[in-house]
Amino acid sequence: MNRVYLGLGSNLEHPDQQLRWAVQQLAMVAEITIVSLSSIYQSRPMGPQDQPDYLNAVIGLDTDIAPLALLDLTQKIELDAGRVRKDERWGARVLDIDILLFGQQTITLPRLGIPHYGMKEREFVLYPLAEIAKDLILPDGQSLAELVTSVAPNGIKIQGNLR
Ligand code: J1D
Repeated sequence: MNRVYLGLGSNLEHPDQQLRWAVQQLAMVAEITIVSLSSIYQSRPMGPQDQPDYLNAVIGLDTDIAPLALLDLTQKIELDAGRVRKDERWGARVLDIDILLFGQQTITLPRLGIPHYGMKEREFVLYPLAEIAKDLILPDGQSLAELVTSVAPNGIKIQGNLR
């Protein structure tokens, strides 16, 4: 069994509903047990600024699903949420699900990099993750508590609740 952390993000089509819907989809999977939900955070867009603010959250879950099978599942949920895959890379999105951490595994595959390549610089990942897993140590030995203090909040604020 692995403890997995997923980052959720949306800035289109009722982002709070997109995030809650994603949690419901994951909770319906028999091999997934959701163990923790962060608050919903409002964050400024990283990348082009001519797009709405994002809502972001992080969830913790336990699963026996293999990493690539979990990626297939999260990508299916993204597609079901109406994401158009050829969207501009840094543009607005209906629903993004990033696999941040997968137990203590380090994975380097063309389709999947774990820990997620952007997580150490992104306040909209680190702050919600620290809310639900403050004592977390990354596979490289770095503590989350230390990482959070190295990344400025950039205006991030708690907007609501995932439940
Ligand atoms: C692709 O990345 C997929 O095709 C996967 O195959 C691949 N991938 C590799 N490792 C992955 C992993 N660990 N988890 C999921 N996919 C993985 C997807 S991708 C790259 N996605 C990853 C993102 C999406 N988010 C954004 O681009 N600003 C704010 N405030 N909040 C946000 O949530 N999100 C953004 C941007 C536009 C940068 N700005 C944001 C937010 O990074 O190619 O999409």
